[in-house]
Amino acid sequence: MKTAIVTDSTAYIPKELRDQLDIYMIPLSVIIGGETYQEEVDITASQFFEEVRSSDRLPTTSQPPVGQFVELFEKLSHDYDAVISIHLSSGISGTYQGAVQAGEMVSGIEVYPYDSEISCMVQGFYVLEGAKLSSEGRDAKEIVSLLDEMKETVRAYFMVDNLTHLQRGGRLSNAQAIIGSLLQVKPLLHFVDKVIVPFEKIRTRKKALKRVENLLGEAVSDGGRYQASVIHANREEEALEWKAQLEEQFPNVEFNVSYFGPVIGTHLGEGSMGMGWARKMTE
Ligand code: MYR
Repeated sequence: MKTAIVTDSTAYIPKELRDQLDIYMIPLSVIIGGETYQEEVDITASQFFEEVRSSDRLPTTSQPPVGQFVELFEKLSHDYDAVISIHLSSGISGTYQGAVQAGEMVSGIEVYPYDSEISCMVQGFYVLEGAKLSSEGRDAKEIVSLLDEMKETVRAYFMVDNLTHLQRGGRLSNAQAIIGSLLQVKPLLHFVDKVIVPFEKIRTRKKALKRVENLLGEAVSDGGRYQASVIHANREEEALEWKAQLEEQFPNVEFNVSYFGPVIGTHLGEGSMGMGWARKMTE
């Protein structure tokens, strides 16, 4: 059985890596000053943050049209028996639902939509593991069940400079109830049941990063093989420094640096920083 791996742009997997591992990507869009850009196609993360700074209108985002999934799945049906389509959490975007609908519309290929219940490079971990498992010739059902196994070990924590972006875009659960109490602090955020909720109130960025390090330490203390990503919104230098420090501290973890691109950056704002991790399922 030949299985294709599809994801969306919010996994922010670099194009060379996608090409190398035969990963197909469907972009979400960002709208700035009335102009629509497909992220990772028409606009890069640094161009986006620069545009936003010089625009007097705040950006918005949109999910891919269902037709784009249908077109891709139909094309893949010529070369593959199945497709696993891995997307950002269904609690924050309709993208996953788009893949579900498209799957019901195409024939000649088995479609397995997969809700990563997260986003960014943490979603990317599912995609990269899925692609490696597929290249080993594992069948689609087996890959999905291994991804579900990995899900048990996936965690991500992130902080924003300013909560109003998340509140404005409606992506902070119970925003009204918590916003007043959190606006003066830098809350650490995470996903619970597919939506974003505060994890802990922490006063400074330094303390928040330390707390994330401790959480990683607890998670990887079983000595297993883990992968982790330091994720930043236009703060590459800070992310690289943190990664270098983490690598010394956690030799059993394979780290990379990734970014919050235009779509996720719209909802988090420039300067956001986070880390996510998962157990490694392949070499
Ligand atoms: C859409 O318009 O469908 C896209 C909506 C994207 C919402 C993004 C909300 C922030 C997600 C943060 C992910 C952090 C992962 C470590």
